[in-house]
Amino acid sequence: MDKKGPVKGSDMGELTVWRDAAIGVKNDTVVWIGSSEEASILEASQIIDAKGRLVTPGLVEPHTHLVFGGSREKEMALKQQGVPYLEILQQGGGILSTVRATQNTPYDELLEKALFHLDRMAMHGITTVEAKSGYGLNRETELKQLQVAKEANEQHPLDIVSTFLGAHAIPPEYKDDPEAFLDEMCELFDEIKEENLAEFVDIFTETGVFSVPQSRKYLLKAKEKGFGLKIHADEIDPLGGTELAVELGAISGDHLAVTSDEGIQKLANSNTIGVILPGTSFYLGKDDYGRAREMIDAGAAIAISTDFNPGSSVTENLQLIMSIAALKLKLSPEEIWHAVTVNAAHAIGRGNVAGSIAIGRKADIVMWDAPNYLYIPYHYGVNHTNTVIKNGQVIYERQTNR
Ligand code: IZC
Ligand code: ZN
Repeated sequence: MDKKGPVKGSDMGELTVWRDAAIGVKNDTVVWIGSSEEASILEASQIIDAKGRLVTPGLVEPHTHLVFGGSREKEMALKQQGVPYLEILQQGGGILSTVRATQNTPYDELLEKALFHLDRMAMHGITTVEAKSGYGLNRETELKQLQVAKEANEQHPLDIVSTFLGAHAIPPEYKDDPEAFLDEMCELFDEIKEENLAEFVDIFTETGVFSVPQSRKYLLKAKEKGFGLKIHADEIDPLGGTELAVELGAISGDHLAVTSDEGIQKLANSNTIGVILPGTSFYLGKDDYGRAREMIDAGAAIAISTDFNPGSSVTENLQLIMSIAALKLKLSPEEIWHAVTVNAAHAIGRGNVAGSIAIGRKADIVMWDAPNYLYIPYHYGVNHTNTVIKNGQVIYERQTNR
């Protein structure tokens, strides 16, 4: 996967596979790649024998709402009664209930919770994670979330890439004036930049949340301040968020479950990566899982992600999402592996450091209890990791007597 730039279109179907390979690591970096036979004459202070197991780059998770207070298990019954996600939000639940919980949760508790979820991601083979704010919707709590993500990045072995999603919902007090709320969020841009609290700015472009013109205006201001752009686009209604992502040169357009034909063409002809979140469609009981198949066939670069969040996709298990991508998006195993490694890394500005095993890169490597790469999407719903290595250090090993 040592290609320049994201892997697009039919190239996503071509995977480089080495048999009987060996990887040499010095400190935190890959310094040598060759055959096991060549490796057997080299000296090493420590040897980890994969014993014929599949070995891949650490997974890159390009879209999570990692830092939040509380949980929303009570909404499951509402969903079963058929109350739509956007209606729960309109009634002050959904995102807004997590906002209240996040505002009321002390910093240290939010940090502990985020570290717990990061541990679980690490155990599932993820070595780099994007994390969004967006459950504060006011200065104090948005900054609190971003600070938590920054400290979690320092304390936890996983790398976190931070995104400011202040424009995630309209707080009740701004119900009649969403633009005034967006102006308030814009006022945080300088402080976030100065304190290095986020690299990207994201917005939820959706019916009843922010319109395409509001999103354009907001994101243009973010771009002027030097932020990379992301958009929650075309998740539930096809408003044209995908087209907007391309128009603004966003690094990624995320969700894209109901993108138009025109949006697919524009995406294919752009450098914007489509981050598809099929776990969300599964969890919300939608029929539209995303048009990733058509996007790849048109020549686009696709990544996939859990969308880990307390409302619409409650899982840290990206392997499960790989199975959903195979079954519901009809992606091939080769396409899926690109989508959770090299392309996911490019979708969060880490294309040069994460997402592939190559000389000079950080040693982020997973050893799987699987005989080949087809096996992970095939055997679904469980954790297949055997050993997870981050920056050259073993951070997880499956405990077993077998
Ligand atoms: O908390 O429901 N879609 N934002 C946009 C989400 C899902 C997260 C949530
Ligand atoms: Zn999201």
